[in-house]
Amino acid sequence: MYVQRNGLTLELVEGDITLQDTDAIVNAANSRLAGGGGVDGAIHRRGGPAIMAETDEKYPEGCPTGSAVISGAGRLAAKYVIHAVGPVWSGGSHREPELLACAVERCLELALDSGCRSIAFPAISTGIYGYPRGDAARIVLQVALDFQDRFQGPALIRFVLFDHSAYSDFAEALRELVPQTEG
Ligand code: AR6
Repeated sequence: MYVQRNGLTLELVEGDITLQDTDAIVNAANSRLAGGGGVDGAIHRRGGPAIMAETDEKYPEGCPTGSAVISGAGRLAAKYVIHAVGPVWSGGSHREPELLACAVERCLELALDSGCRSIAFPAISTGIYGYPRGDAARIVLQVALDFQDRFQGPALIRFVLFDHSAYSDFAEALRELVPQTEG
């Protein structure tokens, strides 16, 4: 499923973020950049130790919640991994929506600054961090659409959903935001 506007594409696919050949893929990291389970574990396993070695060296303080940092991608097909730190869901009144939106926007800024024409996101914060998926989908899709409108890039923003139920939640949110969604 996708939306195309002004030659730019926002797309939803079901799949594994570690297998994407976009210029950048986004990691759902923690603020210590210490690795973990979920997407983070999968990226470091498949990408190899070079990724952690680089983040340890460049970002010894880690990365605050609501922001992101960039590294190489080791053995992955992508050129860069952008490590985003989404909020832990604590009921919704602890700035969770704002922090999630800021993390996604920072990823897009880093991608453009690094010359990336394509970027793939997992559903940040919706696994171990417990963010309700439909709510997260509406936020991150709106940020991505607004960003493309403002900056005419990246040319491709892809959301990679790990199972069909996640895909359905994102598809419903995208249809709400852009009724003329195709596919
Ligand atoms: N490809 C795409 N999506 C995936 C994959 C994959 N290979 N694996 C899981 N997902 P999570 P968070 C989905 O928990 O909630 C780590 O320990 C998953 O089904 O990876 O931001 C970090 O170190 C879910 O929908 O990220 C942090 O401590 C979504 O990706 C913490 O987890 C995000 O789930 C971050 O938690």
